[in-house]
Amino acid sequence: MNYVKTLGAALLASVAFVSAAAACEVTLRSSDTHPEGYPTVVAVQKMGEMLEERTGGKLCIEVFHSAQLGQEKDTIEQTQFGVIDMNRVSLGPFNNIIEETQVPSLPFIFRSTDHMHRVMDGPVGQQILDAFSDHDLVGLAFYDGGSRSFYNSQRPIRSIEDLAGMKFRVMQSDIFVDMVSALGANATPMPYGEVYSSIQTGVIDGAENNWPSYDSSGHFEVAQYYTLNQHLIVPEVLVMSKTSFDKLSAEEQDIVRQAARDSVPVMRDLWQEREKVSEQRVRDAGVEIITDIDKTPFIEAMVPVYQKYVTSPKLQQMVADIQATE
Ligand code: BDP
Repeated sequence: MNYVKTLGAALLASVAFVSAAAACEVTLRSSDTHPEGYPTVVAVQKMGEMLEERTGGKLCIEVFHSAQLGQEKDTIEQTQFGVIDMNRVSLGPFNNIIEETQVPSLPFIFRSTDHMHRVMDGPVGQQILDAFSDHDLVGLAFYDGGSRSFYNSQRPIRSIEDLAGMKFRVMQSDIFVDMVSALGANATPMPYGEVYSSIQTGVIDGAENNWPSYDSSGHFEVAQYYTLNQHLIVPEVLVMSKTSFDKLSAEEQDIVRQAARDSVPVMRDLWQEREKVSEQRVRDAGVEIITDIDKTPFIEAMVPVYQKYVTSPKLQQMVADIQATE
C-alpha cells in the first residue's frame, strides 16, 4: 500500500516536473565545471527561476553542472559558437582571448574580496563585461571565486623558497604560468578535471585554488598541505552566447541581464557560507594548513609579471583605476 502510494506520488511529481519544463519555450543550457550544490551552480539555477517567473514561463535555464558539457576552455569555445547558451567560468581561461580579463587576474591586484567587489561592481567591471561583445559573447555578471592559495602533496610551504622546483597545475592562462615561474616553481597548465589524478600519479606536486574548490574537487585528499598565501582573487564570470542572446527580444534581453545581476547577491551569500563549510570539512580531514606566511616576498616577485602584461595604456589605466579604488 505504502509502496503504491509512494509510486503514485513519484509519478505525479515527475509529471509535474515534465509539464513545468515543457512550459518553457526556450531552455537555455548553461555550463559549469562545479557539482550540484556549489554556489555558482545554485546561483545560476536561482537566476533561471527568476527568468522563468519574469517571462511568464517562457525562458528557463538548465545548468549542466560537473563539467557535463566539457572542461572550461572547450565550453568557452562552444559558447562562442552558440552550441552552449550560457557559461559560468573563471576569468582565468579568458586571459589569452580577452586582454581586459587579464587585469583582475593579476596576482595581488585586489587587497581583499571587498575591494574586488567594489571594482567589479564599478566602471572597471563594466569595461570588462563590455569587452566580451567583441568575442561573440555577452558578459552578464561577476561571481566570487574567493582567494586562491597553493596546495601540494609533498611538504608544507612556509616561504617562497619552499616552492623552488615544485610543479603546480595552473588554469590555462599565460599569466599564471609566468606567476608560478616568477615564484621559482614550474607551472603546468591543464584542465581542472585532470588535476586530481595528476596529483595522485605524481605528474604534478599540487595546484592552487580557493576553499570551496579545494574541498569539492577532493584535491585535499591527494594534496594535504595548504598554504594560505592568497596570491589571486580571480572573479568568475557568467557569459551568454551572443548567438543565443540575439535570438531574444529586447525586452527578454533586459530581463536576462537583470536576472543575472540579481543572482549576484544570492551568489555572494552562498559563497560566504560555503567558504566556512569547506574550510571546516578540509580541516576535519586532517589537512595541514599553513597560515603563518609572509606575503611580501610573493608580492615583490610579481613585478616582472606586471611588467610583461600591463603594457598597453588601456591596461595600465585599468590597473591604476583598481589601485585607486578604495
Ligand atoms: C575554480 C573556478 C573554476 C575553475 C577552477 C580551476 O571556480 O571556474 O575551473 O577554479 O582552477 O575556483 O580551473
